[in-house]
Amino acid sequence: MSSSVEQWVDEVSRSTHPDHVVWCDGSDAENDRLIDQMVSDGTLIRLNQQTLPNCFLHRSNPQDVARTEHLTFICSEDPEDAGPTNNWMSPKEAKDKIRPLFDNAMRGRTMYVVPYLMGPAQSPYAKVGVEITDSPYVVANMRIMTRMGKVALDRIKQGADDWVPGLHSLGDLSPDRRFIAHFPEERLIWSVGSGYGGNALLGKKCYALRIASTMGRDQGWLAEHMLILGLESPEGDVTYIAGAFPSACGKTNLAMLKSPLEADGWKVWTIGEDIDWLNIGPDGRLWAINPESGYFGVAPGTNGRTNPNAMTAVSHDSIFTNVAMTEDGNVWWEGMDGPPPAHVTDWQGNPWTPATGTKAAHPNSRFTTPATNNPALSSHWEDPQGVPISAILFGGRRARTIPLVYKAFDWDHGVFLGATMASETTAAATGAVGVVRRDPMAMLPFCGYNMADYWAHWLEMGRRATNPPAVFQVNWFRTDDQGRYVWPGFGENLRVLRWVRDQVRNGHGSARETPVGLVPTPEAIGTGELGLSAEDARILFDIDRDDWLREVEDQDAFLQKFGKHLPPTIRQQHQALQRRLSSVAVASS
Ligand code: OXD
Ligand code: MN
Repeated sequence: MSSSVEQWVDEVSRSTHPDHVVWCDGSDAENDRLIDQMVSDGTLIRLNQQTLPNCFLHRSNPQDVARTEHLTFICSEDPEDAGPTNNWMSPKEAKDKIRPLFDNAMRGRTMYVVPYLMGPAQSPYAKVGVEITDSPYVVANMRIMTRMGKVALDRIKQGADDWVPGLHSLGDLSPDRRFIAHFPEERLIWSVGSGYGGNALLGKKCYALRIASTMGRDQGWLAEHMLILGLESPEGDVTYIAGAFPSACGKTNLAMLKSPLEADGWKVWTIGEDIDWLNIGPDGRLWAINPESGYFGVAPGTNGRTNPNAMTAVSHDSIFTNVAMTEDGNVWWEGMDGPPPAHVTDWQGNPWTPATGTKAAHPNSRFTTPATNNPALSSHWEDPQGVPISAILFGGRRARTIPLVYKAFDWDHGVFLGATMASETTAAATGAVGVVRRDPMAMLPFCGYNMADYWAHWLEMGRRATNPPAVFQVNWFRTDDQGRYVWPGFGENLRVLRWVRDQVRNGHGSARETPVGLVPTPEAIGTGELGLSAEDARILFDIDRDDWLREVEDQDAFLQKFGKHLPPTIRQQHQALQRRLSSVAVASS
């Protein structure tokens, strides 16, 4: 054990006063012990072991079901370093406010010390963290989501002195005493008052995105809220594509996509489904690793059509949180295959029938499942150097304006697309659902520093990478006047990936140039083969000038927030879009 870790553990236990301290080794025996203990104290419910071997259900406190963005802080010395999109507190104020919540917080509890590695064990890009937590549920989830135990301690012993400490306590679970605080200058995380994944599994959003994004700024790489997939073509080549989508907008489904054109030789392989660390390789390309080793996916809506690979993955060795349970100990959620069961126990433990009128599963109920359960897992998912990325997708949930897919003219234009992307909010965070908000690169809740400085870093990465990926924007969620989704989505998204591959490998064919970027022809996507009408195709690829002029205005208001931090290139891209749109206006008047 490294003495620096021991020192920190001693210091924390002197203030939190746990009854016991357990150093986690990540072994099966340790996990079995923890699971048995949680089953006996009711933290976990053992599900039907015939149909769901080694699967368990956890019901959280009903006030602790999603990320709480208003209680999440970036505690940099200078508020400008947090920027206008983050909540800021000075490190001193944050520590003064939060420290008392940790005092004695672990009395009567066990303190677990969880060393973990983000990234494949052999990867030079992997990084170490140590989480102290008083939640055995967090430990069991961290074991799935990270490489936990000896493998991480070994790195520290071998001299990795940049390990990130993360202190977590459930506290009393009250939102009034909940803080998720990040100290980017010290590379430290403090989280108290929540057991929810995104707030409590500190390797995930807190480290692998917020703290890692600041490491990436300082060290010349990017930490992104992106899936990574490999698209195999009938010729046998594999094109690696990364995709940034806001929470609960289908990253997991796209990353695990089961190809409807498998018989023709098109197949998707998963590298990662939530987080992507991008480094510049010796060939000037961006190379991606997935720092995680499991998936923490949204359950409702997951079924044999939307994500058959996830349904297979979660059929064993998985933890479910806040889903419903059937009478025979199976799980159920809204949008699962088949009709709703006549009786279930809902996510809060109450009897439920289809007539009850509430959701049986919480809309942000989750599964935690090991990557190795995924039948579509790429054989390259743990390649130490990562996989070379040819295309980046930015996607949001937009009923109007944004076409199914379009391609940026070049890197700087692509960074502008990412910087100005927007999406309707979902249940992954507390607050109103369905409100359009700007969510740059899907990093609004996850960027650990000033968002405009982050765009400058993206632009700089494109200068340093001599062969950066092509950039695309996608939108699976366009609706017609009746509010019906026009695009079938899910497996059929393969058709969009196929066009993306064609663009990056074969250049600009099968596209038309518009003021916003290059839009595919309906034939190139195959809307006819899918049985979509000409009107559906029109809606999917339409660039409506009035909608876009409104969009440009709204972008302007957003960009203005960043004042002198806004990179001139982003401002110029915005002006160029405005010019291209107004020349269309002149041409058509
Ligand atoms: C997640 C999220 O859990 O983005 O991945 O909220
Ligand atoms: Mn996410």
